[in-house]
Amino acid sequence: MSNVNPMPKEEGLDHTLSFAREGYMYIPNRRHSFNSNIFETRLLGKKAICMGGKEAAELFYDNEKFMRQGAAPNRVLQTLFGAKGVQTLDGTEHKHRKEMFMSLMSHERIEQLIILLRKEWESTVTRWEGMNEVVLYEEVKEILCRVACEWAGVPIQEDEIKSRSKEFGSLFESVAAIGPNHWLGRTARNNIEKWIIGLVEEVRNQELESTENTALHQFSWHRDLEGNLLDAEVAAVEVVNIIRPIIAISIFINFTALAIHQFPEAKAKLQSSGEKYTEMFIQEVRRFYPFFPLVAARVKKDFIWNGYTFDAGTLTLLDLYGTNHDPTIWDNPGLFNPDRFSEWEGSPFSFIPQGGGDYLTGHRCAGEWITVEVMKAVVDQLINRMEYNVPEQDLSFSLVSMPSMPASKFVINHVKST
Ligand code: HEM
Ligand code: MYR
Repeated sequence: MSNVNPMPKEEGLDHTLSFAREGYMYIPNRRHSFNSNIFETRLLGKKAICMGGKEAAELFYDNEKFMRQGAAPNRVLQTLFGAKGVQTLDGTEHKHRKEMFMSLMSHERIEQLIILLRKEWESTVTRWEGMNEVVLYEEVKEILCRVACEWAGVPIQEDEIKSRSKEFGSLFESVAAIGPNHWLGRTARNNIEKWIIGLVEEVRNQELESTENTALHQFSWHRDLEGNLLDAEVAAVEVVNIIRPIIAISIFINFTALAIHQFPEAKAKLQSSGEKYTEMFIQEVRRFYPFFPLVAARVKKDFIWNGYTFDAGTLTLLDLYGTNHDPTIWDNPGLFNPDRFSEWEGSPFSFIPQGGGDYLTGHRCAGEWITVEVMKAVVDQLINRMEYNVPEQDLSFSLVSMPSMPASKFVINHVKST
């Protein structure tokens, strides 16, 4: 057929090692060198299509062309995602499960989360005042663990916070790790799931009183399309799909603190401008810093796009980081410039730190609104409600290890609430 072209291809048996070496830049480097937003390679022993940019994102989120079944590698299911969660579903089953998540995302419920966060943050700052130094990343994980569990209706004692926040953290810290750190993540998932399965069972046996509008209550009583309750294991995986990512906002919070420190001009504007600038600043933090590198799907049925053949079943990766740094979408993508968001067109496919497309019919992140509101509240705390010093430390962050964060995990001292 004359309208079919071979896709640019990275030759060789397997390129998993190059992926491990280049990390966030693996796909962007090849999009650049092939001068193509799409190329074929081999990863984890399988043929894979990699693509990025706005057009590619639009294609990736077309439910007729791509599915999630069988897309996530086992190491991701065993740590970050869990088995049989919303991330792995397609079609009406996915939509029904996603509605369960999105029903928690009302304006009122998000506001309640922010009230809890402000209360926790303020009492923690008082404790920080008495400390020689504060490792922001570790401390914020603990704050968010308390807040996320309370918001989700999951009872947790103060003396469990340290170990549970480490376990939840390990789910996203271990996903790309090799060796013992990866196995810590798997153990953490087993422990956490066992704990939450117990709570789901207690709710169902009325041994634990649960508040109606919490994730624990809603997911324990959710009925699937056949009218059945979810397996307790699956309900637990989904409760973890609420608590874990709220705790993961600590990574964006670390980068927020880094941006305030590194860009004094932006800091001055945060101090003098209103909420609109804070929002632009947060959007730029989510665009600029590396976090979730890519998402994976599989070709649902054979099709041809822009002259390239997609065979059913082929693993396909969408470059989130590279799309947020795509020079055809963003002027000077390597520049931290919140003002770029003052006139932003708002496309669901060009700015995709938490996935693209639609929340209900697609896999776009269920917690994007929560993430933005949490980051707004934290900027207010950091800028207007506390003073702190940033001592000499290694604030460099890697574009290779995933998830990325400043090497020092952002240390502050001389903390004072104002
Ligand atoms: C999905 C990123 C916070 C809940 C996703 C996806 C990404 C993402 C990239 C996948 C999109 C796709 O598959 O196409 C992030 C980042 C966060 C964050 C960087 C910052 C910490 C949250 C929060 C929640 C949440 C706070 C819940 C309270 C979910 C759920 C899904 C998801 C349930 C699965 C959606 C689906 O498969 O339909 N997130 N997320 N995330 N996120 Fe987030
Ligand atoms: C969450 O907990 O869901 C939000 C943040 C987790 C980020 C972890 C990023 C590390 C690399 C993930 C590779 C995923 C491949 C499908």
